[in-house]
Amino acid sequence: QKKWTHSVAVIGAPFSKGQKKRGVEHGPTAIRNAGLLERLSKIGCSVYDVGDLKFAHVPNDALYNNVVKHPRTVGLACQVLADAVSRAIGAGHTCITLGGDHSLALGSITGHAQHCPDLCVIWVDAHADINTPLTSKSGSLHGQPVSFLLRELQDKMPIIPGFAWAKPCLSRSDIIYIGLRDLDPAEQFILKKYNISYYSMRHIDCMGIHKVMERTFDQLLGRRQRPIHLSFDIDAFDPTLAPSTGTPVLGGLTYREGVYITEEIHNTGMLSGMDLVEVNPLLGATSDEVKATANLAVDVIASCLGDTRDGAHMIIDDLPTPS
Ligand code: 6HN
Ligand code: MN
Ligand code: MN
Ligand code: MN
Repeated sequence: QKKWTHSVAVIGAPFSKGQKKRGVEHGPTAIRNAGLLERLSKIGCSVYDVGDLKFAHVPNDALYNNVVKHPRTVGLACQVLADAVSRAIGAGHTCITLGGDHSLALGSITGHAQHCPDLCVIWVDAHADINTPLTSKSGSLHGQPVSFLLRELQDKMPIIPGFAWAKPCLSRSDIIYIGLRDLDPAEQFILKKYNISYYSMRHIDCMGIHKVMERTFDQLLGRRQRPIHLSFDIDAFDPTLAPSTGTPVLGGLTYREGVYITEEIHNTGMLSGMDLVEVNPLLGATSDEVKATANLAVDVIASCLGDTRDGAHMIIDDLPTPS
């Protein structure tokens, strides 16, 4: 007996040009090989696998402003993903994007917002990914997607090749960060100046994850129910749990904090789209580390879709009686 059925679309986004390390394009395969689809079926989801998107490499993709790397290639990939996510949401699915690097969230959130203009975003990450193309020191676009999404930042955004299609779909109060612990100076400035809500690891230490989630939903859903987009960067977890990722930072989420976040998001009943990004199976010292990281990604996604720690998702209504 299936008590709840979620219809879930899974989109693989094997994309890595938003950062410098090779391997993150194999994230979708690693997460699938860790048993994602079977796990979702087991908890009662009806799963529609879109497969992996194909991303073109744009030739002659010169640096923007001598710093920002592969702007046309990243812009085009995000546009392709936005279309795929928009179609999946339009067809009535909860849409899961498997990254790939975090630049993709510009595409998935834009596509999601085409059908759900009222959506809000919970961004779970060690990083804020809110550099503008003019503040980025690394030039990597996976550190910048949020700057393209926020209306308030548009007068600070240059015109950059590949992104003419991207229109901001969020206001400052539509997004909350959880898990931050590595901000660039300009990012710190942006969060303060625009009064963007965030719960850093320090806040989690002080308040506990329970209060953090209570306040998060209070702000995002307190006035009205609305669709949630969860953008989950695996590097939010402590590197001991998620070593196979490109920009690990010490002092991250515990397993229990991570799963509590996703259980609470499931319990709102409002999850409509999510990204699971930055799993890089070519990083990590051993194959066990790679497996642990991919398994963790599966646990996070399953927990978002109703897998629980206190009993099976399938409900039984009686016990066997001896004859
Ligand atoms: N990620 N703030 C750094 C940068 O390059 O702008 C790190 C970004 C990390 C991005 O982990 O998705
Ligand atoms: Mn990150
Ligand atoms: Mn990120
Ligand atoms: Mn459910």
